[in-house]
Amino acid sequence: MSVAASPATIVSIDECVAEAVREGLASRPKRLPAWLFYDAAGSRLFDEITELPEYYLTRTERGILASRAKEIVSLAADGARLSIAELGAGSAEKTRLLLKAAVERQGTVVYEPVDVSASALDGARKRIQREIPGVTVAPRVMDYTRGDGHKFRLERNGQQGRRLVLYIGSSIGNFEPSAAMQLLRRVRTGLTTGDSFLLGVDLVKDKATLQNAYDDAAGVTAAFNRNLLVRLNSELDADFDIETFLHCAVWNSKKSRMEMHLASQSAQRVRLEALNLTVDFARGETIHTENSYKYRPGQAEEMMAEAGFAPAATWTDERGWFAVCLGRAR
Ligand code: AVJ
Repeated sequence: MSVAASPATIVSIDECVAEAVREGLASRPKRLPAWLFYDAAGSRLFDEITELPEYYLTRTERGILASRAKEIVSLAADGARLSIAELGAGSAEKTRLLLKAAVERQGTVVYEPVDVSASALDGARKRIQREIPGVTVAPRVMDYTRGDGHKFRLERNGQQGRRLVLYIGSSIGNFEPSAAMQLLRRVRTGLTTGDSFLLGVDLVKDKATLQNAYDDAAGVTAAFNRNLLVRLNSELDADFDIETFLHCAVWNSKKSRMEMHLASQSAQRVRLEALNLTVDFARGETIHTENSYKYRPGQAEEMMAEAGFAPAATWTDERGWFAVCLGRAR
């Protein structure tokens, strides 16, 4: 589209961001989608979260992958050559364990990380190619989370051998049950019978452990949550008074999910210039920014089976806090 305008009035804004924000802030209760967290600053903050003492998810899953990488790769390869794709790869920290196991097994491996964050993918590509010779990285900047069916498609690649798709880190937990099923089915569609899918899910545990994981003492998760507003201020020329929005992390036992919200501590009006939008907040009014579903043992296997993957193996940690499930496309 070409619009006659003076250069000073041309502002480049991401239409997807604009649309999501417009829709989310018009909803009651107000909400913003969790994929908005991951701009460059948000991706850095998330990496910081993964190292917090309270955030057990990453280190627990890494422990499982560290002890099981060889077994996972060998089960997935099933005697053939294996390539590995990953959804929501981010910095791909835990993936190296599997890539190393694949290189040990077959000498070289093709790795296709898919993520919304180009900056995170670029960092991951450089580090992996430097540190694990034998890995060919083919990154894809793509958003598989927007759930409109055609934006995300795992290409059927023409390569020989078997494919292993990773969806680890409990990223699936961001989706409502029906959207999660839709995503698993879409992954299945991009695969051939005999290919594999590895899903990492966080399991239900005591409320205090869960809440501390999403409300850490150092305030990194609070900064991650508020970074959404920082992002809107810069990308949409908004004037959110960041400090007046309180980070809230609550366990919703009925829906089996952790929720994050931002609560306006006063009645206030916010202007989003790029959207030509004014939004009012009542004192105490919240923006719902994230759901992180927690699963019961066996639930991930049921979901995978329903999506067309035969459960092949499940691994967990000694405390039973996290599960990694391998399924084979039927
Ligand atoms: C990346 C979606 C798995 O839900 O635990 C971390 C994001 N949010 N702390 C999660 C997150 C707050 C994370 N996932």
